[in-house]
Amino acid sequence: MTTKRAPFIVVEGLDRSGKTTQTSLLQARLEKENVPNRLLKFPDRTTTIGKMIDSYLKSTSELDDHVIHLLFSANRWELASTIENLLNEGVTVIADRYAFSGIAFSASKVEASDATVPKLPFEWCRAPDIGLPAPDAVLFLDIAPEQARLRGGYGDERYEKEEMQARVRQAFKRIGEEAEEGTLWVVVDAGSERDVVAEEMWGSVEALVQRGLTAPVGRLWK
Ligand code: NYM
Repeated sequence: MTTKRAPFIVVEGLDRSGKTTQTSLLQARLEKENVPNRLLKFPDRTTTIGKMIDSYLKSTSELDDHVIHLLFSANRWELASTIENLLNEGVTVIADRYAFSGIAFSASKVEASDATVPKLPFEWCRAPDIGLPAPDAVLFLDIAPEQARLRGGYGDERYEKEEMQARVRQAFKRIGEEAEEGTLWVVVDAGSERDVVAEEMWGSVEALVQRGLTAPVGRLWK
């Protein structure tokens, strides 16, 4: 008999794309289907590294752009073996953001003097996440930044500005186009009704969740 493992599902999106609501709805659906599951959220603000990230995002501390990027990545590595173990034990893992946010946000930072000049090269941003457990499916909740803003406005954290979000959206598009074979990258129209989005997300991963996988957990960009 071949041993199966559970899938790793990542939900990505711009700020205000409804990602947190939708990851909770996806988890509720797994519960309803009696699928063992675990919902993770990145950044995980509870760890020592996560607390540094939290204070940076709230602008109560300043950090060099390289440093904060590496902390976001380290915050994922803290949970890498937990993710792999859960999947091998048959627990479906959902992550609210992952390495794709890491690249999309950091690579979208630009010089104050010239908004066409990135502060950190795309390839540099990708490097620290090489080798992390690879998701089997990425659900990207796509929404135009103007539409996202109409949903009650952005918050006060760093990056929650419309020009930044527009660059982040382009970066996510590029990452999706360059997604590896074996990773299902689904663009979901997050501007649709809440329940429509939830159904589309479930429809995209149902077969993976119900059937499980025989291939071992992959490694990102390796
Ligand atoms: N963010 C998130 C990054 O810049 N890099 C990362 O690696 C991750 C995981 O943090 N604006 C950004 C995206 C968000 C912010 O995320 C906090 P959330 O989902 O709002 O807690």
